[in-house]
This record gives sequence, structure tokens and C-alpha cells, in this order.
Amino acid sequence: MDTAIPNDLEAFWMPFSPNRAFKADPRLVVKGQGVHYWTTDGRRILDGVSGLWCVNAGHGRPEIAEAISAQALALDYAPSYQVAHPKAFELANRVSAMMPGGLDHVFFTNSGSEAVDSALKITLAYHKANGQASRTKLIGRSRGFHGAGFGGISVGGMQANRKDYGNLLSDIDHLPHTHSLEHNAFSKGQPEWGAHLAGALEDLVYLHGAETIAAVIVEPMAGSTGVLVPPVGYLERLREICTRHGILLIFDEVITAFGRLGAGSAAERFGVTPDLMCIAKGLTNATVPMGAAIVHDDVHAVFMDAPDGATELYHGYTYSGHPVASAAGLAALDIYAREGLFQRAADLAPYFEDAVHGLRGCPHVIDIRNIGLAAGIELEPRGGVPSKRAHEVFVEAFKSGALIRYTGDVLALSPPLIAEKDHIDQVAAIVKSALEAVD
Ligand code: PXG
Ligand code: PLP
Repeated sequence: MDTAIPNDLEAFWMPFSPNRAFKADPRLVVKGQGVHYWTTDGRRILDGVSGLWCVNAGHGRPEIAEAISAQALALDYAPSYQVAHPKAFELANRVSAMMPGGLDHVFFTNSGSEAVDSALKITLAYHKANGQASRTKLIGRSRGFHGAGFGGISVGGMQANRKDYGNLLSDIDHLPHTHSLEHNAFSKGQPEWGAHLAGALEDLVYLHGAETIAAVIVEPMAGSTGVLVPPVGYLERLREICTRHGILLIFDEVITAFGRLGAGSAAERFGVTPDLMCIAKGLTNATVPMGAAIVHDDVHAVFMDAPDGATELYHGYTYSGHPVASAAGLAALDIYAREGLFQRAADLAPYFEDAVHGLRGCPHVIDIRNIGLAAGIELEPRGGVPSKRAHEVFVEAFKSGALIRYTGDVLALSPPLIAEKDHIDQVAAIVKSALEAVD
């Protein structure tokens, strides 16, 4: 194992990170196996967030590594523009087979951000092809995260990700988020309060006119902004309003697909089928970057009415359906199926719920929320300095041997679906000590 520490950390401009603070006190990992990472100085770190909500089957899976190697040797790259290779089709078939009925057409991308961009573009092109070109408005939600592209930050609802980037996309509006400490603090699973907030979409329809609205995009469970679990009945209500007004509903399942909520998708888990779905992360167990926009038959059919020989959608990426990513995806889906990992996550969820809610009463904790193998632990911000305390808990936990996430003042946990109860206990204990260690 190469454990050499680079002698210059300057050139790599790290994403979404305080670069100077990191480079002054770096945390570098050089090996991953199962639910653990190892640092350059040989310390073992329990991965409490599946990398970045993506290594669902755990690290270092030989079947995926072998599939990647074999594919790179057999066919390193093929375009998907007018020439293609079999594995992309095979993977698309497998993905569509595991998604709820009608979600049968898979447009491959290289990331979740591109999946979001693709889905948004497809909704606009759909309405145009369908004779409703006035439907150009895209509706996101406050506290939504849809990646870092211009489309994603425009419909996204995180001020820090938007405020420095000018006008963004025009023709955007937002629903209110569903988080409420007052009504829902310490909810286990779906909170009871908040379904009525979906009714805000009716207000936007009233304000703008349904004939101007193309699509609504939401994360069924908002991950990045602190694990916001949909209130009981909320997604059903959004679905109903969208259908009634001819608005397409996009579920951004970049985090929630592939077992995080104890099912293949949040759509399956909640019994609500969107018109489009964005996926990435777990698709390849994060071994090779890959995402996709999945499109319902009814939407896709309109494009296929184009004249014979026409290109139906002017959109795509050099690496759409990349052979190595496709091979990794097939191997990852094999593991999920063979090991029953989505069911495993569902079975482990009650234990995980008890463990995280066991942190109630620890210093600074003002809310704990959870669903499947995801949990958010909200801290009281320290006097006027948002996220400082959460950052210190994160650093403390890493020193004590666990990788967790924080966003604002919310700690997030999302262990690999292969975690054992003992690992859950360990991560909870480390978070507890870290909470006690910071002031
Ligand atoms: N949509 C959702 C719902 C996501 O969670 C993206 C899109 C973008 O995917 P890419 O592959 O372009 O990063 C994501 C990504 C965090 C965190 O802080 C979450 C993500 C990425 C990085 C950090 O929890 N999710
Ligand atoms: N920029 C230039 C100059 C290109 O030629 C291309 C692709 O051909 C792109 C950007 C887009 O790259 P990708 O297809 O990897 O998204």
C-alpha cells in the first residue's frame, strides 16, 4: 500500500471544503475495506457516511474491481453517440427493472449534478414536443440540494450554493421546506406534521398559471441539508397536485436510491412514482463516476414521435454509458441483489434508529431525525457562528476513529448497508464522546 503523503497539497482545489484549514491539518485516507478507511498514518476509521452517501455495499469489493479491470482491458471506451457497446444497454435494463413501473428509460450521465441537469432539460423539451412550449418554469424547494451545476443550484435551495453565481437560470420558483423543530423535533421516521406544505404548490400554480410550469424537483428525503424526512402524506400530495396540473414530478434520488431507505428507491419505499428520477452515487457503489436521469414511458413516448431518423434529444456527454462505469454498475447491482442489501438496510433500520435517538440528551442536541440508514442530528449553533460546533464535532469524531458528515449545524450519519450492529454502536459512541468533548 502506498502511504506516501504528498509533499504539496496546493494544486488540488478541493470541492466544498475549507481548503486552507484542511491543508494546514490534512486528513488523508489511502485504503478502504468493508466499513473502514485507513489513514496515511495507519489509523483505522469507521466510515459512518458511506464515503459521501455512496459506497452502499462497503469499500473494496473485489467483484466490482475485477469487473472494472476486465472491462478496461476488453473495451476501454466506446462512444454512445451513434455507436455503442452492450453493457450500457444491459445496465439500463437492470436499472429500469428495479425501479417502479413505467420508469423504463435511462439517460446516463457522469454525476448526480449532470443527472439533474439532464432531467430538467428533458422536462422542458418534453413540454415543447408535446405542444405546451409555455411550460418553462422549474420549481425546486427551499433546503433542496441538486448538485453543483447551474440547473441544480437554480432549483436548489441552499443560499451558500447560489448567492455568488449571478442570475442562475431564469424562471425558477421554490416550495417551502418541510423542516420544523417546533412540530417535528425528535420524530422517528416520517414526521406526522407537514403534509399540508405540499399545498404551497397550489399557490404557485395560482400565482404563475399551470400552463407556465414544466416541473417540480424534490429530494424525497433531503440528504445534504440535514436529513429532512418527508412528512406522512406529503409526497402523495405533491404527486396528486402535479398530475392534476400536468406538471412533471422529478425525484432526485441521488442519495436515496440503492438501498439508503431500505428499498431500491424512495419512490418504492413511499409508494409514489415520479415522472423522472435522478440517480448516481450507489449506482456503481461510487467506484466509477456515473449517474442517470430515468424517464417514465409516458414522457419518453412523446420524444419517440419525432420523424424517422431524427435525433430525439440534443443532449449528452462524451462519457454517457461509459463501458467501465457500466461494468462497475452491473457488478454493484449484482452485489446488492445477491446480498439482499436493500432488505438488510430495512432490517437494520430499527436498530440504527434506537442508536441515534439514544443520543437525545447529549450536549447541544436539539433534534434527531432518521429514516432507513440515514440520520440527522441537529445541534444548537454556537453563539452566532453557524456550523462551527458541528465542524468541531466532525474533527473530534475523526480523531476518535469515525468519519461522519456535517452540514450547517446538522451531523449526518449514513453507514454502509453492510454495517453490523456493533459498527452502529461504535459510531454512536464516538459521536456521543465528540459531543461531550466540544463546548
Ligand atoms: N442531487 C442530490 C440529491 C445529491 O445528494 C447531487 C444531486 C449531486 O451529485 P454529484 O454526483 O454531482 O455530487 C447530490 C450529491 C453532503 C453531500 O454534504 C451530498 C452530495 C454531494 C456532496 C456532499 O451530504 N450529494
Ligand atoms: N468542452 C469541449 C471543448 C468539448 O469538446 C467537449 C466535448 O466534446 C465538452 C466540453 C464536453 O465534455 P463532456 O462530453 O465530457 O461533458
